[in-house]
Amino acid sequence: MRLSAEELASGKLKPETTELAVQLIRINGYVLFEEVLPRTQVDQLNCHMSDKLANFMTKNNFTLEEGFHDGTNHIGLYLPFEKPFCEESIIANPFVLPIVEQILGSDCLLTYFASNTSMPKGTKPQKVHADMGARFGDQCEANLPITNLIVNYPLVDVTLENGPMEVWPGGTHLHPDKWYSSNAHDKSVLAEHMHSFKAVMPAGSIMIRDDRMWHRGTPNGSDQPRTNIAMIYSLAAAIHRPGDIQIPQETYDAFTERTKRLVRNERIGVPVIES
Ligand SMILES: O=C(O)CCC(=O)C(=O)O
Repeated sequence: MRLSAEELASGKLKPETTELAVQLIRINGYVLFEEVLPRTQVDQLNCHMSDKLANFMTKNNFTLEEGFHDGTNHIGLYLPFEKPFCEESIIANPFVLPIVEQILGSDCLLTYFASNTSMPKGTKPQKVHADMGARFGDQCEANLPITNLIVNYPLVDVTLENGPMEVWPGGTHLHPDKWYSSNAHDKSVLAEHMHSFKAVMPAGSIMIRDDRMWHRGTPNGSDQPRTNIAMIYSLAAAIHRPGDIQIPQETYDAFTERTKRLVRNERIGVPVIES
């Protein structure tokens, strides 16, 4: 969906937009707001992301031609908690927080700060998967409440050519917990017979999704990385351990009280991770 010009200018969702987005996530598994972040910001983020990816490739001796990660050429990379990545417009985005808070509660936490990139020349899609493992293995027959929302910001235009994420909305996130256990039916086999779509969207869009919705990364047939920021917001009651996002003290001190609350379970006063 598209936010109205009025919402974009004011930085505030209309109550009816918030309500629609919340219901779409609850019922369909995700919501997508097209083209929200300014292009200059997205280009700057993508430029920094490209440096991180180049370092990662060199450090691991990976080449696109030989391929890596089972031929998917997908890279999941933690992001250093520094600018431009940790701007409040990213981690506490005014179009994201009202929706996240309505679903996970106003005491929710930011618990994951990373990126997913489909690099060129991949030859295989990922296996169809949900991002959350089963909390109760094969023991639980019930559809448990949501505990995590993933927020994705693509940093380039996502097209059918450059490795869009493929998603299976409409109910996969509502399966009982045992569907996420290692003994569950093979999602990849079932998924071939189910409706999916490739999530094409302009750079700077925002996708908010239930982490149980089935999805997979697909191969990138272009010559540029398809980059995507990936963050997780969690239900506070479901988090039982201190987090591992490293946040320098001066970064934390500069945040608003709202953002400080979001990151309160993380490693405050610790230098950013090396990347
Ligand atoms: O293509 C994507 O961004 C999805 C990647 C993904 O699901 C994963 O790496 O687990």
